[in-house]
Amino acid sequence: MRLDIVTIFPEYFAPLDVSLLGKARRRGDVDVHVHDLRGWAHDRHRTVDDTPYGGGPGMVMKPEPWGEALDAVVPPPSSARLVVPTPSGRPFTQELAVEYAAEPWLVFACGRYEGIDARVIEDARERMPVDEVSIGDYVLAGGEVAVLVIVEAVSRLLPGVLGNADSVTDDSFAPGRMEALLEGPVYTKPATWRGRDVPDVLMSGNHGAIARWRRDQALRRTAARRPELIGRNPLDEADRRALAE
Ligand code: 6GU
Repeated sequence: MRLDIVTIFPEYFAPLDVSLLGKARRRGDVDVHVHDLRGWAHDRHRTVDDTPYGGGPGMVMKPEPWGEALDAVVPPPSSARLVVPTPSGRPFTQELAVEYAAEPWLVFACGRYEGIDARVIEDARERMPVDEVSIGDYVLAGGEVAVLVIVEAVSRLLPGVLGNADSVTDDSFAPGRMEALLEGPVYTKPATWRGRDVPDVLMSGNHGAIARWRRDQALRRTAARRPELIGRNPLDEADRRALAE
């Protein structure tokens, strides 16, 4: 997979050299290119923003540097999908992460200030699919941290990036059995720590009982923390009993 990121703060992306993604890059499984938007600003001060038409607070990113940047990074014809992080986007979910992991090429346009001139997105849509996405209902100072979040969620789904393929299918929100459930608690050695024992069932070797216990824990945790998700799960009699207790 190829990833291009256009930003006025390339230094934000140093973490992409670290951990599983860093290893995947060194193996050549993920090809990441970070571009400084100011390279496409041609005045003396390399200006990328200006005051908003119609008035109001803050600054808007100018269309010309963005137009040139996207023409240079994504020359036609291309198979790239453009992802624009913005708090006014559609929610970024595990389902979207799975879709992105199947793409050959993702390009991220990081806005700062009050956002990017809307004509940049309209113009890009004539050449490639464009998604405006939000990572949650809060406002960040710019798209950079959102791109780090999206890149991590997508890259850990790529074949060979995560160590253990099973850990992806057991995740909270993993498509399938965990689709709308939060994962329950997990434990490792020692069996007793500061007087607290690991639940007996996990030491029993009874794999059926362990799977049932884990599902019960996931159901109860979801009901407590994210009650709006419970209705998205097909529930059988045993599930209803676990939720009633
Ligand atoms: Cl994707 N960008 C910005 N700037 N703020 C956000 C966001 C994205 N998602 C939530 N808040």
